[in-house]
Amino acid sequence: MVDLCDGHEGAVVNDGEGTRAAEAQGRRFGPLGTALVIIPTYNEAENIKAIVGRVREAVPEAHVLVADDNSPDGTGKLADELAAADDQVHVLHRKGKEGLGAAYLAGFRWGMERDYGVLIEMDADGSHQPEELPRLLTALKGADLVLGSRWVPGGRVVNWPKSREFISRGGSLYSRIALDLPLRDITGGYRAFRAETLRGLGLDDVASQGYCFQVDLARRAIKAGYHVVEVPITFVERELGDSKMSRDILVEALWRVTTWGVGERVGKLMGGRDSGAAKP
Ligand SMILES: Nc1nc2c(ncn2[C@@H]2O[C@H](COP(=O)(O)OP(=O)(O)OP(=O)(O)O)[C@@H](O)[C@H]2O)c(=O)[nH]1
Ligand SMILES: [Mg+2]
Repeated sequence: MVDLCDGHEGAVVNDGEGTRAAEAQGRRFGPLGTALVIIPTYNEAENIKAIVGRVREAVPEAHVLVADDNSPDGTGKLADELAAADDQVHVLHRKGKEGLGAAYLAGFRWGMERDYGVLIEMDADGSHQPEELPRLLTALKGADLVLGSRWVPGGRVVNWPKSREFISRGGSLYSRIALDLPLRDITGGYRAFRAETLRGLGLDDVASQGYCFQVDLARRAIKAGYHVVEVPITFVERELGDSKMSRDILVEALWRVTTWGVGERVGKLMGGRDSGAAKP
C-alpha cells in the first residue's frame, strides 16, 4: 500500500491569491475520498496496458478511467479487456476525436456522478509517472488543487528536445504574465483536483482544448481563490506512439490566453478588479 502520510514534502506552495485566501479562512481540508485517475486516449494501443498497470501498482486504492475517443488503433478494445479483468478499471467510450479538453470534461463528469473525491489527470504515454502520484495525493491533503510541475525546483524533463522545452517554458511564462498567475507550470497535464474544486470552477462553459484547457482550469482555480500547490515532477518524453501536439493546439493557446489577458486588463481599467471565477 502507498503511504499517503500527512505533510507537504516536495510541495511548492504558490504565493498568490489562492494561498492567501486559504490562510485567511484558516482552512481545514476534508478527507480526500477515493481517487479516479482519468487517462484520455487517442491511438495509445502501445501504451495503455503499461500505464494502467503502473497506476494500479503505484496507487492500488485508486480507480482508473480510460476516456477513449474511438481510437482507430483499438485502444478502446484493449482498455475494455483491462476493465473486464479488474473492477477498478473503467472505460468511457466516446464517439470520435474531440480533443483532450472534451475527453477530460466527460471524465470529470463521469467521476463526479459516481462520487469520487479526487479526480486526477494523467497522459497515457508515460510522460506522467504513476509512481509520483502518492506525492501529489499527499500534497492534496492540504490543498484544493495540486499541479505536477516541471518548472519548480526539483522538477525536470527527461529526453525532451530543447525546442519542446522552450515552447513549454515560454507558454507557462507567457500565461503567468498575461494572466497574472502565481504559477510556474501552467500548461502541464498531471494534476489532482478535489471534486469540490472542480464543482467550483464552473466547467459548463469551458471550451478550450489542448494546452489551453490546462491554462483555463489553472486560471479559474486561482481566480476563484482556491489553494493551488505545485509539486515537482520528472516528466519523461513519450517512447511509444505518436504525439497529438499540433500547430493548431499552440495557436489556440496563444490566442485564448492573449484574449483572456487583454480582457482582464480592460476589465480592471473599466471598473476595478475582476471578481470570482474567471469566465472565458
Ligand atoms: N480522448 C482523447 N485523448 C486525447 C486526444 N488528444 C490527445 N489525447 C491524449 O492526451 C494525452 C496527451 O497527448 P499527447 O499526444 O501525449 O500530447 P502531449 O503530451 O502534449 O505531446 P507529446 O509531448 O508530444 O507527447 C495522451 O494520452 C493522448 O492519447 C483526443 O482528442 N481525445
Ligand atoms: Mg505526451
